[in-house]
Amino acid sequence: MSAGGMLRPAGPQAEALAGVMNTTLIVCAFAFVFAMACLAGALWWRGRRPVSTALWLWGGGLVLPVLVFGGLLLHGERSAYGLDDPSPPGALRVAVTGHLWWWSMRYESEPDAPAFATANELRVPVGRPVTLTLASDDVIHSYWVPALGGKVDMVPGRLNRLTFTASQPGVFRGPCSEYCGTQHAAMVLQVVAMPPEDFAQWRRAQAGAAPEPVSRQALRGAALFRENGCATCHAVRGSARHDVADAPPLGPDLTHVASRLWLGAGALRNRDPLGDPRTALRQWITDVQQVKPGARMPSYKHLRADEIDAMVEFLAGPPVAGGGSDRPLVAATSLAP
Ligand code: HEC
Ligand SMILES: [Cu+2]
Repeated sequence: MSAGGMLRPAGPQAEALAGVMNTTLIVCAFAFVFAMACLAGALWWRGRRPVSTALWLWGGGLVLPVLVFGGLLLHGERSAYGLDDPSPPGALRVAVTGHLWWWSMRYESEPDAPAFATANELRVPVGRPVTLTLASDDVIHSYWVPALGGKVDMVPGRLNRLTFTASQPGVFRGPCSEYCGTQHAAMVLQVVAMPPEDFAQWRRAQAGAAPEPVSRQALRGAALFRENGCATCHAVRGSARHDVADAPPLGPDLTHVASRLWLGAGALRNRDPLGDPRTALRQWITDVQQVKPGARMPSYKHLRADEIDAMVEFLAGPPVAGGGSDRPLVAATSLAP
């Protein structure tokens, strides 16, 4: 599957920016060669047909740079103009907030689809514009998914905006682009662009409640989840009787955590080779400080393996052949790079 970068744009905004970069490179290369040719010529003809100092100064010092940089400026402005249309009609609207060191997301409600919260994975339909409002919960972070467009800082106390469209399906990485501390490098947003029908299915599933704990193990897991204080930092819609509309969450919404491609904002692949998310969840909960040192969640090494397993069962639902328990997995695994 495609996983583009700045040089392999996957949407019109990123294409426009790549165009500006390529033009700048080409024009500057020509200007450099031209200036070197002038210099060589001047040295060659020195003494024979001297070029006046005024021509060097005015031509090389003023006219040439003004033409080259003025042209580039105009071209850049024209290409970037309108890129950041604040709200194109029919755009999907998502509020993204940066935290030390993860991303929370809230999909805004639409006439036929309710709002819901998720984390670290921004799924979007191919071909439809997406408008993000970007905020920060603590320090300055920066949103940049090079394959899909420009970079926008996430500044505490401010709401910034960015609009982009993905023109092809794929998984695109967006590492935090403003140094923000220990785990800055493991603060990676994954953007998953999906065919519109798959996206609609994913959205329906994500907006719904977590898998209902029915097995004895899952029920025990739900109780342990509360007893161990997980619910003070994490919401699980439905089963844990926790409401997403709570004050700013201290940790990612875990309602459909098993459907995510990664845990900990790119720190740990959320699938073992058989496609099962349980292994990674177990590892994360047992000793997050080993997986992502400094993460703002305590390790739970003091718990017994069966207690961890019960919570994993609660979070991931019953095991299903072929790996995975949360429905949206289908699209996720077929898209995984
Ligand atoms: C003090 C708050 C806090 C407590 C208590 C806590 N967590 Fe966390 N948890 C976090 C934070 C913060 C993150 C994000 C860490 C990061 O990625 O840097 C996280 C991440 C996670 C993730 C990965 C989610 C994702 O999408 O990446 C899982 C799973 C998880 N926690 C489960 C649990 C469980 C189970 C418990 C209880 C046994 C628990 N947490 C207790 C704060 C907490
Ligand atoms: Cu950051």
